[in-house]
Amino acid sequence: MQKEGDLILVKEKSTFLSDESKTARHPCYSEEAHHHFARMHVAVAPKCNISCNFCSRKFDCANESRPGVVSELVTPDEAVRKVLFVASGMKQLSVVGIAGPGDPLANPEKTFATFKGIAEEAPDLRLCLSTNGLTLLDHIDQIKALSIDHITITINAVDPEIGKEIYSWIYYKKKRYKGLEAAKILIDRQLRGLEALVSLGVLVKVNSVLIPGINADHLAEVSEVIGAKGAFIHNIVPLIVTPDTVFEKNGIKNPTAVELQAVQEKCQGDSPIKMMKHCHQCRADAIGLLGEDRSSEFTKEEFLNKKIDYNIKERADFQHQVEQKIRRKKEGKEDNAILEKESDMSVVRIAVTTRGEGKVNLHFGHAKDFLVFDVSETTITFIGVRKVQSYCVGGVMNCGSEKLTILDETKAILSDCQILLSSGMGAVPQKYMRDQGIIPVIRSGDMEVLLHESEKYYRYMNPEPKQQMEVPSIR
Ligand code: CLF
Ligand code: SF4
Repeated sequence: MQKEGDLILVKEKSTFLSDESKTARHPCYSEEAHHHFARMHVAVAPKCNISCNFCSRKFDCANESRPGVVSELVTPDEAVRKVLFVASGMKQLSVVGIAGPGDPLANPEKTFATFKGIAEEAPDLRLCLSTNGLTLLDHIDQIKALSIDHITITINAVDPEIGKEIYSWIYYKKKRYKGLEAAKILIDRQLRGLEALVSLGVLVKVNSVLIPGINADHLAEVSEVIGAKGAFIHNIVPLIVTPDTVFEKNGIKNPTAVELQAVQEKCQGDSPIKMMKHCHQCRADAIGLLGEDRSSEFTKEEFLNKKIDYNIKERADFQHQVEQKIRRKKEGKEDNAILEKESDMSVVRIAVTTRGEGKVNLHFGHAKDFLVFDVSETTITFIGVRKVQSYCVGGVMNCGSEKLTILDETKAILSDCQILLSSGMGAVPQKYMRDQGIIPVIRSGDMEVLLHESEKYYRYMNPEPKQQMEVPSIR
């Protein structure tokens, strides 16, 4: 679709970009970008070469949103066509990732054929890869040749004694290893792979799954080690216990939001590395802004048969304008920095439902996660993402009192919040939340403006802000 000149131009440009420019349009590497730029995953990689004790790739439903879950696998050719189709209509799409449902590098032919096709047909899209790292070192040349400059390695431990509690086995060079030996090989390959990528100039993100009772006290060490080796950002994601896994059978529980926050703070304290807090733990076929998943809109029938109008210039103009808007907003914030330091820093904690774009624009019943912020008179601090089961699986009209269990879970994960800000909410959940001491504020529009207005409203109604509460559950 694109001319050869486009490819050369885009690739040459990316070679000279600073780290900041490389991440400015990557929704996972930049917290700011995640409100405005979208990613899509193409599910071309079903196999895996290790067995994590928390992994299950069996279940899929419209409401299930976590890594390893997909509705439909695609071939490399289909994946390229799907990317072009989605990118034609979704101008804010800036990154295409391969994140499973297995390990992309356990399916190297499919993975690299897909990336090659995308690099040729849509050279403005950044390529992103998420791997367990076992065979990274075997693919460095292909990664370099395709300019894949964002790679995630999931490293849950740097101590094999802890690693052996997390991995059942690995399959490496045609041999299966178990226990301590497996963990030793995997960790060694992950860390050497990380070093090799850093030396190539790849921006490496490390994901670590927080597993209570197993690696919670160890993740600060992981952060320190990966930081020293040049990782760009560390993303600690809460374990989601799924049925038929070793951890489920062993009675391991999901961490609470407070545990997650405490571990993130400890890691940040001990390490110079940036912490990612806005991960939505996406499906392996997710499409859209991080807070939304539009994967069900792009069926095979549509992207294989409908006309594709991929206009690289229009996309570049659109993304440039978005970037300018973000820059202006950031400069405005910096101008207010002195004022903010002098202001009252006591905060109101607010949960928001959003589809992204910096707006409150999602009905409570459709939210699969909430963004949580601490808001003072002049500051807004992002705390993290809390995942839930959405209250309404179908239309808004399906809301009703039979969803009490979901409301109980939602209340539990938001128990430290004083306000729930949403563009819409049925009478039943509104009353329920109010009875639990969480005030629903139903408004649509600019998130920043509405966060400040909600904070003012809360203070007006409650001159003495309530103290933050403890131990909400993640799910
Ligand atoms: Fe996908 Fe991962 Fe690339 Fe992002 S997701 S391969 S780095 S483009 Fe992002 Fe999703 Fe969290 Fe992953 S929010 S699960 S961190
Ligand atoms: Fe599952 Fe990923 Fe672990 Fe493979 S590396 S077992 S796909 S979580």
